[in-house]
Amino acid sequence: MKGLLVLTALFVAVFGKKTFEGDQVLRITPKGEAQISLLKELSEQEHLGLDFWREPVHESLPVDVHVPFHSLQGVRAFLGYNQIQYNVMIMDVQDLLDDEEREMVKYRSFPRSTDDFVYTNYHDLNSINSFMDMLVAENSNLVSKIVIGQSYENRPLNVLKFSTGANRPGIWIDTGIHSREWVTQASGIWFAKKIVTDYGRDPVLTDILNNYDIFLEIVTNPDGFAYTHSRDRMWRKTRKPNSGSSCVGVDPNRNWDAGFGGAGSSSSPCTETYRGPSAHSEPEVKAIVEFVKSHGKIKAFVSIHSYSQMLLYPYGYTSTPAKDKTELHELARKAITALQSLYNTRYTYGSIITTIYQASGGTIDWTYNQGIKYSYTFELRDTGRYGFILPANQIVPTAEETWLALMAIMEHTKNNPY
Ligand code: 0X9
Ligand code: ZN
Repeated sequence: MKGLLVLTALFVAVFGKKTFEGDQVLRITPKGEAQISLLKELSEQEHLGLDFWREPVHESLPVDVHVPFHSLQGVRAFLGYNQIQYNVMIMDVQDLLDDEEREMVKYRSFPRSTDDFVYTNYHDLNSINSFMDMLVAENSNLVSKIVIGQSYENRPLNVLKFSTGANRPGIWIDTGIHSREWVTQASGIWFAKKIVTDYGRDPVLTDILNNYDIFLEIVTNPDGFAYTHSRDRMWRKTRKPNSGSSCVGVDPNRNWDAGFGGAGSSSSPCTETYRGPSAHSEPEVKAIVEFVKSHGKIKAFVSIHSYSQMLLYPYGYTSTPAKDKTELHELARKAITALQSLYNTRYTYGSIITTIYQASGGTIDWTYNQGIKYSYTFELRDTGRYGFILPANQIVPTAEETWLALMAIMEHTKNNPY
């Protein structure tokens, strides 16, 4: 395994971007515990290089797995032999990535204002940074940029602060903590523009902003994000090297001090759910921890991921229900009803552990345990047809519908002070 990883690293270093020619994403529908166990065994075969976009958990949830070309025959044979049902979701991963890249290049532009910014396209880190600077310059009475820390590779951790007065309680929204979930950063950009457009026009948002500050971290994992553009579109984790391993990065959604180290996270640096050497070991996580603690009045915290179309609340590390479960459940229902009203996009909702799977060391479990009652996490579009490679023409519809759910959460927060 190590040899293969070193080779891959060498290949990327010499030839530039990692390619995925002939790779497929399979959707597997296991029946019964025995098949789930078989899939778990499969996922432990490190030499296959499988990347589980959706992990095997229970029968009700499909399993999506990105299979490198060199492992396809073996994996198909294994599934066939064990009579495990599957179908091909993505025929050729590289074909989709080529389409994505072509679109990005075709609509690449250098806008002079946020009105000219192309919200229907994906953007790189420079372009997002210049978007933020333009937005601040155009709306300096409403928006400022604060830097809450530095990433491992010394990039600033930028947060947009929307504020109309001093000493207000805060609402936090982050996107892109998993760098490959591109529709989330793209939606974050759209939210930022939406806030400045609607303030003073939409009475509900205006009322929210007259009482609360909104903090929006669009590129929560900038090193990972830069890496998805330059080297490996499928990169999820941070980019900090791990001592004693040739594998890089920590899963920033397993690194929080909430059930840290428990089931639903990995101690192996080469996995996608590696929790890191200790809680808050990642500067990108630590910066948010320090910010939340020093602010002291964050009342809602929303962390945005993709994909699966879910709205989730704590807990992920334990099956003990959150003490505000009833209220959180009811508000989630309201929020997804609002979301669905626009394009009829269907979401499921519930606690993380009951709705998706056990995941320990997650963001919103930590924020909830800090006393932030309205702690939610989204899994945006889609349900797996394109997964992390969602076509750019779905960015704006995704952002628009998600905004309705965010408004529901923010309005409820405003109407129910605590
Ligand atoms: O495994 C995760 O971290 C989340 N899924 S993702 O594909 N975005 O990586 C699921 C964990 C619970 N969900 C959230 N915290 N959003
Ligand atoms: Zn994620």
